[in-house]
Amino acid sequence: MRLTAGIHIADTARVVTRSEAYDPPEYVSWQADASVLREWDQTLDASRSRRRIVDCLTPREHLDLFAGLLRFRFMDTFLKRWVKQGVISKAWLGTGEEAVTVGSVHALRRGRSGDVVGPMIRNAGAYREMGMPMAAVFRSYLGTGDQLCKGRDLHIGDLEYGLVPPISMVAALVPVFAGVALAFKQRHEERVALTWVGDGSTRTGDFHEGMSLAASLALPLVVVVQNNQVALGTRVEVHTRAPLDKLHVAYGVKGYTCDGNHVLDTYAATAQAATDCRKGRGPVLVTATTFRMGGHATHDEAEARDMLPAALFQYWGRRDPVGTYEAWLERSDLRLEEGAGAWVQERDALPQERRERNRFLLAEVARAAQEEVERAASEALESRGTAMPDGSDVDQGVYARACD
Ligand SMILES: Cc1ncc(C[n+]2csc(CCOP(=O)(O)OP(=O)(O)O)c2C)c(N)n1
Ligand SMILES: [Mg+2]
Repeated sequence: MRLTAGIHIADTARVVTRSEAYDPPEYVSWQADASVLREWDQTLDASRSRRRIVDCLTPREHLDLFAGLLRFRFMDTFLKRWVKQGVISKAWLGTGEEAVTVGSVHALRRGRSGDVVGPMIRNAGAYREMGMPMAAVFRSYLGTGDQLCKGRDLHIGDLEYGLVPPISMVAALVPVFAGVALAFKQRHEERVALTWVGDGSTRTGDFHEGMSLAASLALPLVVVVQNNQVALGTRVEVHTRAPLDKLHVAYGVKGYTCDGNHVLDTYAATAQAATDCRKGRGPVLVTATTFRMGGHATHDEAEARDMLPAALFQYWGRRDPVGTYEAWLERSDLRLEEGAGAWVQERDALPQERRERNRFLLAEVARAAQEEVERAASEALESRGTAMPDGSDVDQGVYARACD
């Protein structure tokens, strides 16, 4: 099965093309907007310390960030396709919000004994970026028996990769992650615990209790408030009167704000927060402003369009985190070819002209991301044919078990 959205190198406007069937309408004929690109640079220049963090990114790290955004976007496209085909009944997507997750995760120490993250429904891109194979993520969606939860639960996680599964009750991960951070502190480990909460989820008791505890004990906890301006069908200005970017004041902790559609800004803000935590200055709240370009899940996209002003979709549609980063990289003076070893074998064959060369390299990265996602989806579908749980061990490996 091939994605309809794909790579189209001949197109002078974009490396990654869009599809009417799966992309929000604002993305379908997306073009880079000069004023948005200027805004990107202004955001980078607004803070010297963040600019320094971004300037330290290597060409390889830039391409990795770009690949991460694409993997997340392509994964969502597949999930949406599976919903349309009746393979799964529903999917929760992160379309338009990818930079919040990808920027944050890439700013952490990943790998064995590294930092630990707790993704929520908009952060499914974190699984692959933390190292979990994409096929394992898809298998969890399909409930196959050949993955960690053995088909019992859609809440995906694997401590092997520093991934704690989400908890359905929103914001419940905040106190859980205060606990993770407490363990790091007690063991004198220089590790950071990070979780995300939506704007609506900041209104819960769990958020408050978790933040209060983490603040009192000065724990190495980063909570990224992902303000996509809506909770289910309730707009942010209806569900809260609190300024979300000032919440940290209430807890007496550090707070940063960032542009949630600007992957370099989310990266730099999280890097700052993680450094604070490693120096014992945690916890930190990072507020990322973004916008949900679809519904709460695949079932209510039309309702979201009815409920939210079209101008919001247009405004945020022009700030597509994938397209904007692609355009920014394409125009940049970075020597991307120096970081392209994982994607391009024949360095001699690269176009000479810088912008053309950048486009070529970005297209190769996009091609690899697309192939990885397609391969993973095929593998997971294969498991669906061969490895579904048969129910005989349904009472095994669960938290509680009835007495004999
Ligand atoms: C404690 C709790 N209350 C209600 C719900 C039902 N619910 C699921 S998602 C959601 C909205 C969450 O909105 P937000 O935190 O802004 O996250 P977003 O979906 O926008 O990413 C609600 C109310 C829940 N899962 N848990
Ligand atoms: Mg929200």
